[in-house]
Amino acid sequence: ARKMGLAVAQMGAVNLADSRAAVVRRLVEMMREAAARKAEFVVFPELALTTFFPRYWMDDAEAVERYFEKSMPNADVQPLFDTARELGIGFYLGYAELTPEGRQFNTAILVDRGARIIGKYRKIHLPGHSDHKIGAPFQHLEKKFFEVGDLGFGVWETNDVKIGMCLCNDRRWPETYRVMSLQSAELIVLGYNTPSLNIHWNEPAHLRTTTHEIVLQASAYQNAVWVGAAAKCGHEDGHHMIGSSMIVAPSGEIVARSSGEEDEVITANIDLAMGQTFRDHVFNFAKHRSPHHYRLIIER
Ligand code: CDT
Repeated sequence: ARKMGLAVAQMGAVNLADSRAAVVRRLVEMMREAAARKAEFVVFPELALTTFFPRYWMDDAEAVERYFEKSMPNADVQPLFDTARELGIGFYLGYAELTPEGRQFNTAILVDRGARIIGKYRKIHLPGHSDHKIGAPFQHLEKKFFEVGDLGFGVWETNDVKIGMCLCNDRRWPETYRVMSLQSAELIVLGYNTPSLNIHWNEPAHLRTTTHEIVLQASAYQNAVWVGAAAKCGHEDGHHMIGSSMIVAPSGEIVARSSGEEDEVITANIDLAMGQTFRDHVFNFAKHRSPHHYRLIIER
């Protein structure tokens, strides 16, 4: 066994009126709870510092001014980094990134137990649209506010654990996990904001949670990885998003799951050796994969 204490810190709503400082206080409190429960790493949601602002039509200048981070860490977020260093706990955090060149990405960072940023991921599968959908109950403007990520799907080793990152809609795509699993990822972490109402077609509301569970469980199993997934959920100024944050084993089994739609820390003492067992047998990639027959995947 190779044990690691893993925490997923689900967040309840972040409303428009909530300040960054107040949000960071919530993150710090959950980080302390995670550490008290012997976690060595904590997963926070996508766009954790603000409300899920792509639901609102506005011009880019206004979005950048209100919702994007111009540097990381910055004064508002510094308490989270300070607490991580004090507790010796690593973390994953999603936020809206404005680069010095003025580019906009939906980003996640990997921070080690010394509070150093050692990895960055910029969201590749951007859902939604870029036009103003008049008459829709809300917008999903990720294609307007963000560029497609330019960093690929990386894997970083920290404290002897190989960790990969993705964000929300990426979790629905098999290639996301495969590219990281092929780089020997042992744990894939992600944050999400998933509206329970689908504005694009008349999807039964329960399917939002069902499809979320299916992709996490199947992808963990098929890629012999642990998965930690953190929701931002509940009603943000009346707009509901699903919860069901979870930790999934390489067997595909859910070993921890949130029970509500508020701030909630879930933890598991995960055995990284479990992934290796699957890689030695049914998913021995070197022995059993047939990439020659998969060429269509990269050709179209
Ligand atoms: N944040 C995010 O990627 N949410 C999407 C909603 C898709 S509906 C436009 C998701 O896949 O959960």
